[in-house]
Amino acid sequence: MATATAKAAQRLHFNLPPLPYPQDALEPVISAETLGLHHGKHHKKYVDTMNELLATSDVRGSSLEDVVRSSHGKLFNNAAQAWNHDFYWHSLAPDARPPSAALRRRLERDFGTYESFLDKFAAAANGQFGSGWAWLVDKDGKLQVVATANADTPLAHGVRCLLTLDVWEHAYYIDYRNQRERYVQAVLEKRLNWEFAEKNLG
Ligand code: MN3
Repeated sequence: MATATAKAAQRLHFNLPPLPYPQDALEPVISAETLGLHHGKHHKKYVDTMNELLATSDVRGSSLEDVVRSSHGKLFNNAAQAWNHDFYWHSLAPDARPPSAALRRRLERDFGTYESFLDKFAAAANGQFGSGWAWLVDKDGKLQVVATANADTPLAHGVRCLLTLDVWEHAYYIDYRNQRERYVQAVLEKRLNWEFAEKNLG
């Protein structure tokens, strides 16, 4: 996760975190072209705009999470998008493996079956009207699927995030055009980072 570097007068400033894998590592599910634009242009723009706003903001803290939790309006939108994208890159893996036996039991306890989890997650991702995110979260000790609109994030509501999927059009339009369902299905089948989810579950 991104960490703050102290600047004069305690102003916060963040760097664009690098992708946790090479730009072509998620092919053919997500192309190098998509990843290059999505990380190098979209994610970078959120970080740059957040830094510009932080230069004249009273928001203090030591982490990006602090900024997300204590900001509003345009600063919140850009900080949340900066955090969501870093979390999204880590939610994906080039060599995705199935969930561990322990995590699978949790999924089965809270969703009935693993397939039922997949159906719920796909429904949340495909059903999000316009831009947003689908999430697997741990809320009140129960695994749940939720969707958020635009920049909104469960982090801002005190909910523990395990995995996310970006369903803004820029996440899939080059590779899948308007067919969000195909992007969602391909990621669910081939690129979910269950080790990351398990680490977040603690
Ligand atoms: Mn995005």
